[in-house]
Amino acid sequence: TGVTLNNEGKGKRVLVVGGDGYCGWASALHLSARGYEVAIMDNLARRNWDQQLGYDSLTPIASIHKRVAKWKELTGRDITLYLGDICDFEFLAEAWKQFEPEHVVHFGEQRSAPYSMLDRERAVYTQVNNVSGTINILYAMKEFTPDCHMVKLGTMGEYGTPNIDIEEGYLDITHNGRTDTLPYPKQGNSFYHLSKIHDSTNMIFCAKTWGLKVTDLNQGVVYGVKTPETSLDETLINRLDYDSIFGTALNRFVIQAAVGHPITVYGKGGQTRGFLDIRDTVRCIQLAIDNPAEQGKMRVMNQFTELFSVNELASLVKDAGAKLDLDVQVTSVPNPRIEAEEHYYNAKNSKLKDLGLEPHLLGDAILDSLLNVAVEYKDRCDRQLILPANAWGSSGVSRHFVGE
Ligand code: NAD
Ligand code: USQ
Repeated sequence: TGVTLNNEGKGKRVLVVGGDGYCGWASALHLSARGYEVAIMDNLARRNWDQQLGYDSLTPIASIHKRVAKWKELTGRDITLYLGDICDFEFLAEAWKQFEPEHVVHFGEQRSAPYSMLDRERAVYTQVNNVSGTINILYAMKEFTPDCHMVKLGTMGEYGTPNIDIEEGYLDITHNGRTDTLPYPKQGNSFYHLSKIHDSTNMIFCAKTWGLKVTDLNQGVVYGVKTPETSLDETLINRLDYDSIFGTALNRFVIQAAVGHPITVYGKGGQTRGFLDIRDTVRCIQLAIDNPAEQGKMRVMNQFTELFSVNELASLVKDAGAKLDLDVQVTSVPNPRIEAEEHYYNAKNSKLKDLGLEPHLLGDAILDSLLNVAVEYKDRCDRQLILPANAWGSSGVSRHFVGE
């Protein structure tokens, strides 16, 4: 089948919240292939937001029901579905008591910074959805499965771009002659990134107050689309976003190259971020599950493998495109965001490597493979959706309608 099925994770029940999404779907299959007992919980909100805005994945994604049925047909492995909203505690509690997760991997949030900055309504929605969903999960853990380990997806964007090195979650500070280890200062740059900071604060509190086991994975920007499991059949294909709201930097650049749209560097392009291959995302999730956090103190790990500026990514994609005879242009677009375009950036990422992560680094092989997927589906791309649809400064109280 091209996928090795084994039983490394046999007997471990893992609830993947947000398992119909980009990182969640790939992670659910990765774990199922390795014998973990997997359930997916998702309210399909993401597919709805796309429909409302007139967006779609570049790759043709099948319904969650078809995905799970195909996986069962090809591998014999079951994935249980709980379709509902984690903000609805009655739904969450009932599913929780039925499945009794030993680990919950929480991907189920509104994850786009531009979406959260479209208008007041989406800003409030993003924070209510993300913050209350996470609190509900923390309550479900406390009430029903106090030994359950939470693996929560945070973001490197919680730290912002400080002029000092970024540590993994905590910082040793000496102030007026006294020393303490304190949560690293957080400076989010959108209502979305701020929602993750609020989550982290709530999780620190609940870990301490109720003795819960909690891991916060501050993930960088993810790129790529294929994992061995999602490549097994077109019905299992993962989503790949290119629009200006849900598409992320490197994935967008590759698709732009494939469709002949100039690469959209925002402003000066010195914005530097942590990045990782989706094949490493799924591996990091497994490592966090297999090495759970201790009770009572939230563990934080920075989940990225390499740092790149936006300009560096654009030039890597330009070079990779040239090898496939694509004439790739790079253009500077007025930055829709309010962010530093040139800054110091040095973030630590040793904890996941210490647990055994062997990174897939960004090189010709992955760029080629991603470019080939983008070329294969390029006719599905609506070029109108590439340029920024909104700007931080113009987010207002009136609703942002499509086509404005
Ligand atoms: P995604 O939008 O593809 O998937 C999120 C899933 O969660 C969707 O299927 C959505 O329907 C579901 N969901 C949202 N709210 C829900 C709710 N209230 N109840 C049930 N389900 C709900 O996002 P993604 O790119 O897979 O990101 C997953 C997580 O990883 C997010 O928390 C995101 O912040 C984090 N992350 C993503 C990236 C990235 O580059 N994609 C980088 C760093 C961190
Ligand atoms: N950028 C461009 N051109 C583009 C798109 C983005 O220059 O066409 C720039 C942005 O201005 C920004 C950087 O690239 O400086 C990253 O933007 P992005 O859209 O790739 O990533 P971001 O908005 O930060 O959000 C994404 C995910 C989010 C996750 C985050 C990880 O959507 O869920 O939390 O990456 S991190 O960036 O580490 O916070």
